Amino acid sequence: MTTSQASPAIAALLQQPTLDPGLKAVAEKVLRQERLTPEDGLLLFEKADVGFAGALANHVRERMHGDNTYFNRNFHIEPTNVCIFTCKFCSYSRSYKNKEDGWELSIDEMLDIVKKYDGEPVTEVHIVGGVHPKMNLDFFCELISKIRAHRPDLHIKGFTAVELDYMFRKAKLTVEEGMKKLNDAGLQSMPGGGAEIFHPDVRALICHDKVDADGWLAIHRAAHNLGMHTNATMLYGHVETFAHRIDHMERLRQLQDETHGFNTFIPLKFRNKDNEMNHVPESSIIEDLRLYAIARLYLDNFPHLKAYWPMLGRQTAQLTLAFGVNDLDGTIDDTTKIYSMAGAEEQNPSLNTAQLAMLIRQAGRRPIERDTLYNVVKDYSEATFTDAELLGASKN
Ligand code: V47
Ligand code: SF4
Repeated sequence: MTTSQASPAIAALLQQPTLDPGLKAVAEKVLRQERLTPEDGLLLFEKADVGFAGALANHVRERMHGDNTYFNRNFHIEPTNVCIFTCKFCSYSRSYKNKEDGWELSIDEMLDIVKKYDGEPVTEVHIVGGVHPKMNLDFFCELISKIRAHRPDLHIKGFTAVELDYMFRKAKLTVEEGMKKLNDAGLQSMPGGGAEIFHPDVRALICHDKVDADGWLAIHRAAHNLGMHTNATMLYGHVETFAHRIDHMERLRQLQDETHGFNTFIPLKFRNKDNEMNHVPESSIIEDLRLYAIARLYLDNFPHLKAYWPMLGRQTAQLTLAFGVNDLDGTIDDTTKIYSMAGAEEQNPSLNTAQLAMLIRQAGRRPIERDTLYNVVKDYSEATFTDAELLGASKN
């Protein structure tokens, strides 16, 4: 694409006499669909203002997806908040020795959660929790196969690489053997948690005792090699530098070149309530939007960029749709504790399909319900809703 094919907004940006020549060269690369180097990414973080980065990211988003904005109908199961690890940013976990307000669900209790959705058109169950020393690979294989037997149409997305690393080591299995066992039991996808910031200097400060970058990437590679799709996250806005962010995204981009198994990149904004990093200020909304935009530009081989609305709040989530984001996660009608405990905007996240579709339409985009693998379930751009649905009186 030539510069003359750029939208009027981008053409005007490029003609600004004060525009940094390096940024202009990066913008021209984006328009020509050329890959950005780590130096380009760093330059964007150092010099691009939110309007500049956003206009380019929106151009890429519309080139890839038009106005399509995806969400799914899912529900969460959190098997336990007991965790053997000691991540300093975590507001959620309780140690095994001191588990007064810890919880641990039995297989039957988790199946009861699944059964609550019988007859409802949910397409995915998302299972993530702490790393409990007694919940092992066999326990989770049994859980997965029982969910599969009860509801074969439900896509099972579960377990961060941190949980899996511990399960596989305890079972004395290789990553490949462990992944195969879970996949055979019915696990179909993996969420993107546990990645935090890959660089060892940052991991040493914020999460020194859990799986490192190579271990995280090896687990996702093994899943991809089995034909499973996974997501990737980045916990940002704490002690990391711009170079650490680029290093993180570069490692993800390289694995994606190799496997093409990642569906979605999900930046997670660090929240500082009730954790050992409560002295670290949270990032501004301007920095959040710049980060989404730069992620869209840098991760050119990731099909989707997701904003997790319960964490950001509904209005900021709407805004991200103009900064590269094309996915807002899902309808949620339970309390997702890992975020509410860390100070997420939405303390009791709950949006039904009508509300989520309207939120997307209000931002001028086209709401599309998808399944976990981004197959279209329903286009809601013309749908009409009752007042009861829009006011949240109806769950679906
Ligand atoms: O790895 C923990 C994050 C993650 C805090 O794949 C925090 O669809 C902010 O992986 N401030 C787990 N974030 C959640 C996760 C996830 C969430 C939504 C969708 C998907 C998906 C995956 O939660 C952890 C960590 O990065 N987290 N504490 C905190 N204080
Ligand atoms: Fe455990 Fe995950 Fe919390 Fe770390 S972020 S302490 S691994 S629950």
